[in-house]
Amino acid sequence: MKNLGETLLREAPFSEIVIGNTALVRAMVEAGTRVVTAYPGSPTPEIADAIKAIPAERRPFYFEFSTNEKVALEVAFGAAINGHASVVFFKSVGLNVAADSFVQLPLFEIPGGLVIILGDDPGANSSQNEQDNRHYARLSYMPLLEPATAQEAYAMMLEAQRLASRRRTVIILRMTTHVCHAKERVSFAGWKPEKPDRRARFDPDSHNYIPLAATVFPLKRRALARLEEFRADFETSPLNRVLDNGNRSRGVIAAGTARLSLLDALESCVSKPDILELGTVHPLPRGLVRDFVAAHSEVKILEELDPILEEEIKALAYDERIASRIIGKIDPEEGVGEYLPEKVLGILAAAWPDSFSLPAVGSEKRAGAERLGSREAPGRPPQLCPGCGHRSAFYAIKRALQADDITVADIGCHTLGYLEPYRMGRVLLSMGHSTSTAAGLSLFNEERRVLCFIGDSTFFHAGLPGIVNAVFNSHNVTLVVMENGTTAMTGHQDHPGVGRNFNGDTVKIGVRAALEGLGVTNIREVDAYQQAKLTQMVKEALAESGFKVIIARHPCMLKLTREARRRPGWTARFVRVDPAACTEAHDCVSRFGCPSFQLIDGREVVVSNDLCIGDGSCRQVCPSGALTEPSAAL
Ligand SMILES: Cc1ncc(C[n+]2csc(CCOP(=O)(O)OP(=O)(O)O)c2C)c(N)n1
Repeated sequence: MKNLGETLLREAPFSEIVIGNTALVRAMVEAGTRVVTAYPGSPTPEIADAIKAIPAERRPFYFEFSTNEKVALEVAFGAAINGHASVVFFKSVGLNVAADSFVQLPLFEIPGGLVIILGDDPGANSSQNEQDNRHYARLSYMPLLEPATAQEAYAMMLEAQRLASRRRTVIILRMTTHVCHAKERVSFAGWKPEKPDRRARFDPDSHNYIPLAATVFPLKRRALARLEEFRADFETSPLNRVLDNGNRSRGVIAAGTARLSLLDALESCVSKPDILELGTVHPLPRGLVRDFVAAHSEVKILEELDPILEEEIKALAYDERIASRIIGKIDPEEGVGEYLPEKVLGILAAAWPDSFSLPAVGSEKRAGAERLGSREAPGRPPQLCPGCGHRSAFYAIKRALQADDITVADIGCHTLGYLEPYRMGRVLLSMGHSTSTAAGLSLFNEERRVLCFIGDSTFFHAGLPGIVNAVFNSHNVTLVVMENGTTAMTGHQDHPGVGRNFNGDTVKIGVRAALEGLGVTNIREVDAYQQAKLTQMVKEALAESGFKVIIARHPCMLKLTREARRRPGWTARFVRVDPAACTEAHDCVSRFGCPSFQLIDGREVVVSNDLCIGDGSCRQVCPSGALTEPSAAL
């Protein structure tokens, strides 16, 4: 696609090959969405990439990356109760951060309509768990739609915004990693730019926005009644489909990506079951499901992760006295990991071995794949990039630590400090947890010193309350802020410490200034490449009592190098190993662990020019000075 931004603004209907995340943005354009907010996290950042591609002056909605998911949700909520169609998006675990405000939303009249796009991550491809956020929909009485393809993501986003505005409420659009990233040709409708309505329609006299004590009950009753209205809508919604294969004994009820894998599995099936594809997952269209279950003697429920549909459908069958056999998850493994086609085939074969059979190991299918040259990629452990300031910091900090010191990780690129050769940051809960977990570890602990890490984006996201707590309660902890000037792990989004936001330049909230404002008095700052200085600082800080912070700063070198490469006149630089000076101590490989170094036959160290960025941060680690000045490209 030549110009994504122009494509997304086309006024005539068109079709284009796009990923699910991009399709969502076109739906926002067509739906008249006015405010979109987010906090970055896989699998959703490409939604913001597509928004960025639209020229700012022609973008029909406002967009911001907020400081965290709760804030993003509240900004979108504020806009929506003022009458503007709004959207907020973030990753699965982001909902835990947003939850306190999130669960309140269905209580209120939201005239603009609010859509929450959740990027769930079955398979934990880039998350610390694979939580099933459909639970949250039930917990908070919120409708939830779940697409399986990019085309459906587009259609359901349009429908979600339309329904949310019509019913003046909130709807969840649950995306999963594959739906976000899978590409297909999507047909889009036309669109006419409209002048945005700038009236402020917030009306707290007609609707109660203060849920307190007894006033909660009418609000809750309204939320429950609205859910039933959605249930009635969903009974006849085209987002649900029955695929009639003429099989009255066996049926499958499936949702999300499981539906696609099911279609794959059916290719080798002897007698195809009928299928009910559910796009409206909550509230369950009970009539539609009841009729489908009653019409088949056996029904298999096919859903990734938790048995949410299964339990609801079994209860429904009990209430309705339906005698059909409902087959849910047979093995606990059916609740773990993504429903890729092979897994779904295994699940169906366990339920109906006479209809579905697994290909034998070394089967024709596999042999065919090998003939075509497709091989499984070898596993590659994650690692810090060449030149990463975090590596330099970990190397330096490790030199200041004793073997039994306790180190606490946080979430970001620096989490990788737990790997060899650094082995630092040995416990991880969630974004921003590190200072408080470290504080707990410091209690009743006179023997082992406690040091924790946090990235700069996380510092602003959820780190601040833990830091305030450490000051307030005088915890004996040393915190290292790994400041690289960006949210590196999720694709280099700006954060409040950068001086730039999604829409341009803005005030820079310095980490040091923020710490001082929070009452931290013991602060040190150093460039993470100054290894000896950092080692010394950590030794000093650990010898002092109370709460201490070291800001170890170095720009993200992946970002910096990418930007530098685009500039005219840029030349590559590489570190060299001087074989005459090398004494084979191999600290560059075994202690520093930069992937640019390769050890040949256990002796000779060579530098890979494909990886080395010539930053030279490794030079300090060589005891014999065998790593030479970065030189210009050959
Ligand atoms: C609640 C939550 N939101 C978002 C994410 C996705 N995420 C993982 S790390 C990270 C921030 C990384 O930035 P930073 O703290 O600056 O560390 P860096 O990667 O730059 O070293 C984000 C947003 C997450 N894991 N959890």
